[in-house]
Amino acid sequence: MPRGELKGQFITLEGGEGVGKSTNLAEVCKCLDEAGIDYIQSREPGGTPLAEAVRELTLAPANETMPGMAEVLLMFAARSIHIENKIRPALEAGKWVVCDRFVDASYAYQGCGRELGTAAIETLEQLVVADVEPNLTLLLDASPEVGAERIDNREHDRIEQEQREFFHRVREGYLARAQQSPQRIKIVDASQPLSNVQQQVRQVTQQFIKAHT
Ligand code: Z5A
Repeated sequence: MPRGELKGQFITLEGGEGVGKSTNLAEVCKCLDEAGIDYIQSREPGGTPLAEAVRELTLAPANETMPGMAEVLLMFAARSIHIENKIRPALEAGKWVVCDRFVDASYAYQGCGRELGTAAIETLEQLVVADVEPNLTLLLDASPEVGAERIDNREHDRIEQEQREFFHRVREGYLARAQQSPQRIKIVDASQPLSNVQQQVRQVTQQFIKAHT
């Protein structure tokens, strides 16, 4: 679908748990500040009060099984609210949007992690996301072992309580997405020390800014 009305650029950060998305989102924002670009930042699932309420419901540990299909529908319900109430209006107004996770996470976590496959997610993407596609995605890639170690001392949400094989499938899902869209998805080696990762993030972001301003 043409994105004619969307004047801003949309940047997303993706990767497994604990790889450093939130930490490096700040680095992306620093680059935008330095370039004098007007932007908003957000996250998924969540980003608006109603979508954050769906996040709570989706990630809270439960005494009942959450079917993979229910999980993906909740992710897309939150996404629909987020897109229509926050992302689309910002992009239409010419603002840039920087978001911690977006639709690639559904392909990686629900499509591959939960083994739902891609067909249902493609359908939901067409219905919910339509033309609001990211222009640049930084995929912070590190092994699940590295990510888990970094968030070891934190309380784990329902998805973080999954077995290690789940997170290996998630990583494979992300890398497959990057292979399909090498122009949009740039892989950053997130296993490196933080200063090296930030350096890579800055390089990719500054290159993108240069090409789009
Ligand atoms: N989810 C889904 O299943 N489907 C979907 O469609 C969407 C989401 C959108 C919530 O996401 C859950 O939702 C997530 C996927 C699912 N579940 N899991 N797993 P989230 O983004 O809120 O949660 P998260 O993946 O667990 O992110 P996080 O815990 O906030 O991690 P992070 O942002 O990638 O890492 P960080 O907070 O920036 O860094 C973690 C620590 O490591 C911190 O102490 C840093 O200082 C440190 N750090 C960062 N980088 C480095 C380096 N390079 N070296 C050493 N230490 C570092």
